[in-house]
Amino acid sequence: MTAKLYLGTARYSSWSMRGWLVVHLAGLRAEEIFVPLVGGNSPEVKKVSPSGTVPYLEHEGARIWESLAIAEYCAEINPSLWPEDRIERAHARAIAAEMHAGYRALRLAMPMNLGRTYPGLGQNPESLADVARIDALWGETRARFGGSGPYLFGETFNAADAMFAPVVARFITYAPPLSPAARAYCDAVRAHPLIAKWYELAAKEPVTWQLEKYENLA
Ligand SMILES: N[C@@H](CCC(=O)N[C@@H](CS)C(=O)NCC(=O)O)C(=O)O
Repeated sequence: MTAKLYLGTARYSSWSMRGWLVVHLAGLRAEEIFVPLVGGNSPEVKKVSPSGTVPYLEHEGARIWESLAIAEYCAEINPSLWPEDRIERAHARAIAAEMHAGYRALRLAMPMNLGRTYPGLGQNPESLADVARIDALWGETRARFGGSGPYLFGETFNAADAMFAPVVARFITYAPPLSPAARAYCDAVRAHPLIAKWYELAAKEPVTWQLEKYENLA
């Protein structure tokens, strides 16, 4: 059976970015099918995904929607997606789940757009509270588990980093107030080869996939 990974517009689809990252971190081979999003209820996505959302992975009989479930599946194949230590692993899962379930205000106010810079846009009390929480969470995680490495759990970019990568992308685009440590983490994530590759994929997408509601906001 051919493995397939269905993804949305790379420029906008933060959840697709997470799914793609964990699949690549695990070294899974899957045909990648990018489906243009229309900004909700995309008919092309409904045709291919049971939940009507991307990412969606079909692999050796497994059918997995939900990015966090894809991350767990990938971690079963390559356990290094989570830290080896039980305490660290619990913390990694907690912050990944917090990301998956939360930060709604940030996501609404600062939609991901890898092709634009909108410094200062999207700041309201709720989105700034999310930014502050994330900044504190990264700081605490790196202080406890990061050692001298650049990522949340040290030298290895893992599933927790993948879950936060689209947040980093938003911080690069919208430049909200961040601590120097959070900025340094954003720089490290942006420089990771897989993140660079995803930005390249986004830059190569047809201009016709761009949606007016996410462009020319500044
Ligand atoms: N909870 C889901 C969220 C997936 C999601 O909302 N994906 C968006 C794209 S980023 C989507 O497919 N939206 C449907 C659409 O735009 O038609 C996950 O973690 O995978």
